[in-house]
Amino acid sequence: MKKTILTTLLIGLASLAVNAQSSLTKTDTIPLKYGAHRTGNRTDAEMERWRSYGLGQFIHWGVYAIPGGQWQGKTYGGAAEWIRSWSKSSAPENWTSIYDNLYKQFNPVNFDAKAWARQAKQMGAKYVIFTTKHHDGFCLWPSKYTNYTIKNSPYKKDIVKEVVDAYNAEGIDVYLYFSIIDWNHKGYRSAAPKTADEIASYETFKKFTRNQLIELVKNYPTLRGLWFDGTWDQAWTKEAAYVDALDKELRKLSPGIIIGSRFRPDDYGKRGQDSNGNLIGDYEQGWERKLPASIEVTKGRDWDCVMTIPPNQWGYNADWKSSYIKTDYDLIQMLLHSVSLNGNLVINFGPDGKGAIRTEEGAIATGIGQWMQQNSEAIYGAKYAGLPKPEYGYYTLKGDKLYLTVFNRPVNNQLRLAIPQSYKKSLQKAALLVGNQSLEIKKTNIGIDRDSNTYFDVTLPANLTIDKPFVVVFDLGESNGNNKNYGDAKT
Ligand code: FHN
Repeated sequence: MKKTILTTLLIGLASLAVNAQSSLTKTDTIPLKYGAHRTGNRTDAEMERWRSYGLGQFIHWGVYAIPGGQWQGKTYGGAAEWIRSWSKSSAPENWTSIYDNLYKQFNPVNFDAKAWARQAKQMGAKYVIFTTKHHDGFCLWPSKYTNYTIKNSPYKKDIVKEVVDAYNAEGIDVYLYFSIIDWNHKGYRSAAPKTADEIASYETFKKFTRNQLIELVKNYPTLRGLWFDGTWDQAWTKEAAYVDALDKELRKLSPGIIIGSRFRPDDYGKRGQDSNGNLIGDYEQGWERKLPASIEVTKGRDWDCVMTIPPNQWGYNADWKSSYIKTDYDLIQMLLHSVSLNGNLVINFGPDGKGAIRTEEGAIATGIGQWMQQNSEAIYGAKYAGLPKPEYGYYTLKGDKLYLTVFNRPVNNQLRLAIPQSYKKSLQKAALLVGNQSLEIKKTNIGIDRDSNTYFDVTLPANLTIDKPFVVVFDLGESNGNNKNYGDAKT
């Protein structure tokens, strides 16, 4: 008991210390065997490649796509991929058993992995995260360790292989999503096992999980990473030693593999970041359907944001009428928001039970793709620019080019950019990215006393007719120390 109180106190003190310091100067105060070690701030080529993606595609697909959020005229209120957990009071009779037999009808005759991959490429996605198995436990690859797989559906063929091959052929990197929650496995449980029987049963699940992961890594050697989900159960978070060993094993089997912060718990069952506040895993996976407001909020970590097109539907939901559906414009803005803060944006698609990507998603992919075709220079390999967010849109930086993607065009066609005098670079030339038309740029002194900015006015062509966000590119040069305003005076 005393030990628990002391531990809690130590964790509390440590997190206070962490909050009070910047993440870069943090000192670890809690000794951990299974903390942030091995990962975070990787500098190898694989991680650099991950950092340069900018845009990714998520695909949630499984037998839940057959009901698509409804069954026998009843509508499930939650996320469509969770439909198996429909509560007894509102679900159709014998729902769980109906669901568990749906795989016998899974025959996606319209599935064309090559067409999906072409569409993803056209959208500009550099990586895809594909659900090999969601919480229901149904495997889209012919796993040797369970019968609940695609092999026993009418479709029979290895869907994971089709996806991996098709996306790789388009030059798109593949990451495999794997849910630790598995409602189909007898040994799976959410609460930590206590009795000898429970422990023995959970051991079978741990063994099964390890086998499946090794199987995936070996079956699909071009995979770039594993994207874990459903790791919040207490049964799992108490397994730090086992998960740590598994993490090590997977990394050994697949050198360079990228595994985010949703896999390993620390010694005290903390996920995402350990009890010292350090990121566990190669990048932050906590940004689900939300974006960090500022670079400070990201704590300087690598991160990606996984984003649904409706508010919270990952698997196919037939009803897209009763909620707001994000537009390609919304998503392009989120993309800029992400890249400007060193993150990747991953947009989710939920193909239907026959394997078709819905036309609305197709139209969004086309819209984003058209924009990317002209403007992706401001996205791929681009980073946080080290400047405050401009009111007109978002800055991204690549080498000595600064990109301003404009969403809010000023009515007088003058972009007035406030560059902190402390910024080490100066804005030299300006041009529109599309067409490379030079723009007039001049230093402006609007005479705000004690203002720590230098202002640059950039004139947009009055005849620029455009109804999409557009990019202005600046050549950056060394600052000659002359960023101070002429009119600054001592008072
Ligand atoms: O429960 C899942 C959900 O269905 C979906 O797969 C998302 C994707 O990030 N992950 C879980 C919720 O965090």
